[in-house]
Amino acid sequence: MTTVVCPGSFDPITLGHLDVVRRAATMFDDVVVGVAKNPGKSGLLDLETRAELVRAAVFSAAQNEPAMAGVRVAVVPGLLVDFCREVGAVAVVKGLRGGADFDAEQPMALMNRHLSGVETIFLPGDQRYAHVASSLVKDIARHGGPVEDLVPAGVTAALKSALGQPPT
Ligand code: COD
Repeated sequence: MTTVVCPGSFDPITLGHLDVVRRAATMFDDVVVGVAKNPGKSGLLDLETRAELVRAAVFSAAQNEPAMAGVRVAVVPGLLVDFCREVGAVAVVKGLRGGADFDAEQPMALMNRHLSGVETIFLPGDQRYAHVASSLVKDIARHGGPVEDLVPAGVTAALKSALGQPPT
C-alpha cells in the first residue's frame, strides 16, 4: 500500500483543494489529508472545525466517487515530516495554481526531503479552480459576498458562524 499526505491549512477547504485530493485518491491507495496550522497565516476557523469540514467534503464526494471512500483526514500536530512518518507516507501531494505557489512550495519540498527523505509530488491545479484560494474566499465572505460555488457544502455556514454573521 502506498500512503501519501495531502497537507494544507484548509481555512477553509475549497473546491480547488478537493480536486487535488480527488486526483491523489485516483493514483494512490491510501490518502491522508493533513489539516495543519500555518504560522504565517492568521486563521479564521479553528483546526477541528477545518478538519470536520474536510471530513464532510470527503464523505460527500465519496457518495459518487469510490476512490474518495478510503481518504482519511487528520490534524497535523507538529512538523509535516513527523506526521508523514507517523502515518507511513512516502510522499506529500500538493497542488500548484501557478509560479507563485511553486516558489512558496519548492523550499518546503526540499527541506522536507532533507529532513526525512519524504518526496513532494506537485499536481498542476485544474484551471477551473486557478483563481480559488482560501484567503479570497474568506475575504468575500467577510464582505457578505457569495462563496457557495467555490467551496464544498457546509463551508459557507461555518464561515458565517465564525464571522458572526446571521445564517441564511
Ligand atoms: N488549486 C490547486 N491547489 C491549490 C488550490 C487550488 N485552487 N488552493 C490551494 N492549493 C494548494 C496550495 O498550493 C497548497 O499546496 C495546498 O493546496 C494547501 O493550501 P493551503 O492554503 O490550504 O495551505 P498552506 O499553503 O497554508 O499550507 C499549510 C502547510 C502547513 C501544509 C504548509 O505550509 C506546509 O507544508 N508546511 C510545512 C510545515 C513544516 O513542517 N515546516 C518545516 C519544514 S518545511
